[in-house]
Amino acid sequence: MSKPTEFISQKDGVLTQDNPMLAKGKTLVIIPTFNESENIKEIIVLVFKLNIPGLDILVVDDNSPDATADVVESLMSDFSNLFLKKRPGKLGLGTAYVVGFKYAIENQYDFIVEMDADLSHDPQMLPQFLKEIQTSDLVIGSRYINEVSNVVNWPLRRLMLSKGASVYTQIITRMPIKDPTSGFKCFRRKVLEAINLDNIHSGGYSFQIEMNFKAWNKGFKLKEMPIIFVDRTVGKSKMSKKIIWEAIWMVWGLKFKQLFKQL
Ligand SMILES: Nc1nc2c(ncn2[C@@H]2O[C@H](COP(=O)(O)OP(=O)(O)O)[C@@H](O)[C@H]2O)c(=O)[nH]1
Ligand SMILES: [Mg+2]
Repeated sequence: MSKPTEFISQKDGVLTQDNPMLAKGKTLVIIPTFNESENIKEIIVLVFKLNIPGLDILVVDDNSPDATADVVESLMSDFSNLFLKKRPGKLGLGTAYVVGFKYAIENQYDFIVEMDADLSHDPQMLPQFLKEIQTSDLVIGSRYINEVSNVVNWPLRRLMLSKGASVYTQIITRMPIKDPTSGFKCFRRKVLEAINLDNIHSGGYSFQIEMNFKAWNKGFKLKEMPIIFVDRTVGKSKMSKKIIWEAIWMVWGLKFKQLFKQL
């Protein structure tokens, strides 16, 4: 696993804001959750342990029956830079992120990170995202940059589905992104401000494709950076057939809207 430690200048264990390797500004890490009570504490603690200056976490929870929100609330007295948005029910990953993006715009965060709650995304990579965002508008953590897929413990059919979705998306959209469905990424605020967030239609994973495509179509600079994705060991994936079909159609929808300048 790549170690980003060379990018961290530590002073008494605290990352300094004047570190030239880290982008300066406020960062919001958005973590959408549905039934992640067994994972959420660990991911929050790991992120805050990095001591990245100006970094807040916003958890967007969809009234998880396993009381994920209660776990987050119990941590809020320990971490003043931890925030929670509660929604009334399972409304989908895409709209959870839209809620987080609007919060980031309202509160003038400079860099906005998307990250899963289930520890599939290594928080140790955050400094590297904040380094790369200095020279790009959207940094995408990619599992498929190298010849070998950087995915650990996924069943073959899940890997084939993800890689198949990537090739399918590249062929139809012509967007030069090798891992368009990755959910570990970092936006500059101006990208989110330029996209009409009320016009984001994906509920599930095609949301990632939709955001990348809209950013790319507007001429923003996208950059892929290698990450290692490790399958969750606790809790359940929310992937479903409905989500797959949504992605299959969404890609065509984006292409046609682009052709007719409706994006
Ligand atoms: N708020 C919210 N979060 C969701 C929803 N669906 C998935 N998530 C979260 O999105 C992240 C990725 O979901 P996951 O099921 O791990 O997807 P996978 O890694 O592709 O199998 C996790 O943190 C989930 O808890 C949803 O409908 N609402
Ligand atoms: Mg997952």
